[in-house]
Amino acid sequence: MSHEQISKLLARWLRHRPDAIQLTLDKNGWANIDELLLKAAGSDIPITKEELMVAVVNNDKQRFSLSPDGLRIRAAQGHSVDVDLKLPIRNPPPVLYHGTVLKFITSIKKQGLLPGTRRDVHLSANKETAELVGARRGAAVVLIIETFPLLRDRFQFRCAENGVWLIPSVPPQYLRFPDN
Ligand code: HQG
Repeated sequence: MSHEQISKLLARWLRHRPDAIQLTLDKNGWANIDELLLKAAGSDIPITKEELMVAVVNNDKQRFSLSPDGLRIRAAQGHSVDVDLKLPIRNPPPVLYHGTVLKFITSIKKQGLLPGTRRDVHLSANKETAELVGARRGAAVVLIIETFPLLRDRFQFRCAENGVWLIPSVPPQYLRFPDN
């Protein structure tokens, strides 16, 4: 299996479907690595510890975090399962970006950014990353979020271990669209 295939499986199990291999995540999203490998093997998906470690360390977006003792793993962000990563509240840079596509803009103008199936809206500190995120779905549209008005109005930002900024939602009045 390639790193990418292993990463896709880990993302599925650790963000969305731990039940697919009867894996237990604790309330902070951590899974025991030995248990994960055992359950994967039990579901006919044999992965060695070395393959898992190499896939995690080489992951292009550092999607997974290891516990300091190296025994546990979790997804850094992107969960749809109910976990609390216990990330500290952080002060964001003055501007953050969100990459999306044109077909969502009418709805975003009305409702603001909503997390959909995930637990948070994902924002990035650089425009290029937001362009790539949007481009997964078509021609990217990048929204600009000036963070000061949100901080002033008591919105809280968190930053995942891989640098993705997280916020539960962003109402439309805080969003700057490309045409205005
Ligand atoms: C859009 C990937 C209509 C939102 C990426 C997005 C990222 C609305 C989509 C990470 C809306 C949700 C997350 C509203 C938001 N009406 N559409 N009110 N509010 N949307 O995948 O940010 O490779 O859940 O613009 O790189 O695209 O998986 O979020 O287009 O970091 O590690 O609804 O996923 O990382 O889509 O991507 P997603 P996202 P990974």
